[in-house]
Amino acid sequence: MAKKKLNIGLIGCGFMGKAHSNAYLKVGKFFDVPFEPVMKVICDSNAEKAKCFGDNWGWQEVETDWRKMVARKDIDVVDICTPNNTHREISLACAAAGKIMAMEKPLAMDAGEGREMVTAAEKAGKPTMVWFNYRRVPAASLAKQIIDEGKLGRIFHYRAKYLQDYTISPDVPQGGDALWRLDAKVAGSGVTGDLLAHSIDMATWFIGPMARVCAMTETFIKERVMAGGDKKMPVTIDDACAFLARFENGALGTFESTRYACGRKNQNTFEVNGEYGSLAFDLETAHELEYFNHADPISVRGWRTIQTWDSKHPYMKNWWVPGCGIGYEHWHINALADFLESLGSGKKLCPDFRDALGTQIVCDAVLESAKKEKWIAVAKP
Ligand code: SOE
Repeated sequence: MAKKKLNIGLIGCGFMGKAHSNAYLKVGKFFDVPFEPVMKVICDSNAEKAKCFGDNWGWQEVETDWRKMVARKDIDVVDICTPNNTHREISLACAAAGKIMAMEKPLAMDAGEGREMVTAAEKAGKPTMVWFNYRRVPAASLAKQIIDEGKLGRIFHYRAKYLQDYTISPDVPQGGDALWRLDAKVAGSGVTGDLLAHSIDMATWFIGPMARVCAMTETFIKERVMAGGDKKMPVTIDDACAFLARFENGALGTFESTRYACGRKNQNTFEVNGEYGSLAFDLETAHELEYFNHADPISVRGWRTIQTWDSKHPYMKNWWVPGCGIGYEHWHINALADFLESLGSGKKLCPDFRDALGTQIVCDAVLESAKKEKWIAVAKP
């Protein structure tokens, strides 16, 4: 049966624009989703880039002015893949135009912007989603199921790391196409908003909201040249951040992130310790979930490695046979399949703008704590 079409307009032809375009292209091939996403309009202020990108990924039309695209009556969903300092303005225009929104993380530059965006989106009454794609790694979704089934019992500890090394050289410039994440005026913050936002999203999805945080940050390289020039300017992002958290349910959390961990490319880990057992995960071996069950007979008790590629594991019935894994591109496709499902069923999708605001509020509290060198209470989204 022909499916109802959903016209997509995507803004931004960078790394995330590519990951999302691929998801729109493939989701219907692997998932029986209730809508057929139509790749209607690709938008980027650079006309040549937009044209090449559009031709490569099969977008029907190209636009260079996002305002024109948002004003079009035939666009149902606007997917925002632009740098963080544009999220607020674009999303307010989308809300005013009554668009469904899919937003690349983090939601905004800070919680103040985030609140304004949530208010506008909720007033417009159209569904929203934020692409925290690591929730859609089968092993992470399985961890969520195990925690929700009560198999770990009361949660005592949550431990997360998100480590990279791509800014270790002082010669890496700040700003520009690929490196705007190093420019605080464009990104809002450094590793806190870019990487720890993923860890905070995952932690609060698993075990609930945080009550208080205490953080430290560091900027190791104080000056870098601006992209396209030779003038050195102060670096104002946090290169590294570590923080302690007290969760509302009494659990204790430790979080660490840096772009200066030589050899770590995208190591995103969590460990959860509860009264009946523990779970551990590392994105660099993403198909594995480590599970320790204290109720196992003592003679065989130990950490077991669950290889999450059986059809019974989350999302895997839509993919390959056991042993043939999935990766970064597929997690985005999984996320999009969930989004389309939620649009069909009308059930709230997590994370939406309000959930992502919760993460943004924690990021702000972390940065404030590091600045003031004291514990900060986490406000309600
Ligand atoms: C760059 O640091 C980056 O691409 C992040 O922006 C992503 O969110 C992360 O998942 C991988 O690294």
